[in-house]
Amino acid sequence: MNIAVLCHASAGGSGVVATELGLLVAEAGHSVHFIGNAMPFRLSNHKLSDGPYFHQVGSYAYALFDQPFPELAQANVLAEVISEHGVDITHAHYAIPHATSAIHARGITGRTRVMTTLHGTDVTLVGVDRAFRHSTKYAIERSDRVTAVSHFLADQTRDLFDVDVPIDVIHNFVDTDRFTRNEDPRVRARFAHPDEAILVHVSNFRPIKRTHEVVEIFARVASEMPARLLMIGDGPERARAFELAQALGVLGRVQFLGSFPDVETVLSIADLFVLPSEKESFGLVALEAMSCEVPVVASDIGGIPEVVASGETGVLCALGDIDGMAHAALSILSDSPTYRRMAKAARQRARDHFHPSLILPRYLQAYERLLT
Ligand code: GMT
Repeated sequence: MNIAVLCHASAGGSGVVATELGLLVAEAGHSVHFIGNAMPFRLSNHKLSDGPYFHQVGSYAYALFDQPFPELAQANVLAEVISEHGVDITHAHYAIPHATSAIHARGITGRTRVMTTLHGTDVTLVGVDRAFRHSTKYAIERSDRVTAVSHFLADQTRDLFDVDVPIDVIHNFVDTDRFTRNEDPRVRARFAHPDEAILVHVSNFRPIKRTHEVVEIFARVASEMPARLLMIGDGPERARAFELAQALGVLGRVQFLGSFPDVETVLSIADLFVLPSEKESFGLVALEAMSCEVPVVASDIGGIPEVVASGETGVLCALGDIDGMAHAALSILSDSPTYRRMAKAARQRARDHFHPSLILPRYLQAYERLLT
């Protein structure tokens, strides 16, 4: 099959899933063409010999207009790639703007089938906004096949947009060979003393991630036991989290490490992952942590319960229940048998339910059904 992939290049979960999936599809012997204004985050380390192609969408500027037309430019490049490479399927990650561009390119070329994967932000946050809701609904209804990364997201999409097209749920996956425990004490020693527990949070520090609550939870934990907090990522709430750490007197034990592609370096030596988000259609980072044998304390919202089994691979608490999350963190970290049981169960769940060998065939079958 010849497949074009449209996704966001920045360090968000949807771009990660699109890239990892594209690489696996290429490895399975298919031609994969990524199209975007920048090379996706996790694709930059790969060579052409590994499979996928990358076609850049240029930016167009004309003095009369204060905004270029990026979606039209993307549809234009996609139409060219479809014609030149005989693309059978365009896999759009996000209803808007990517499925919209793909549907447009399908109209221009008179070929390619459009498969749209909904990730969450494109539906529950941006897509549902009055500014976009008609375009989002149109993109969902006119796609040839729609998938969602969780049952929660599929249900929300039906409710919010009153659509009755079939939506297949295909959960996200994790490379359990790459996201695995690193027992090397020298790596751990870079971040903490041997007696300190390491708590980790990874996100793009948007308000919905509630990064200030991560700091609050950590401050409560650190008042009871030696601990460190590693904050990975960057975004609009970083300054607030930093100032709160200062105000709560824990800044010396919190490190803001910024963004980097190999998050497994830190997840693989962590003791607990904290995710108090108010919206999360899946929570890919929580799954990556689980694969590294790291129990997760998170809010009981969205698709998180489909990933984290509360009481088995971590603990889920009501949204905003900072005391409950701090208490759960302390109970896990201060009780070795519970910690070991949850750590092992977390990895086992990642392998049993979210291994690429289980998820890739679902996507390949969906592609094949589109062609028959
Ligand atoms: O919320 C993010 O961190 C980014 C966002 C994205 O669109 O890249 O993530 C969404 O897609 C991920 C991959 O499917 C999911 O794991 C995240 O839960 C989802 N975010 C939201 O639903 C808010």
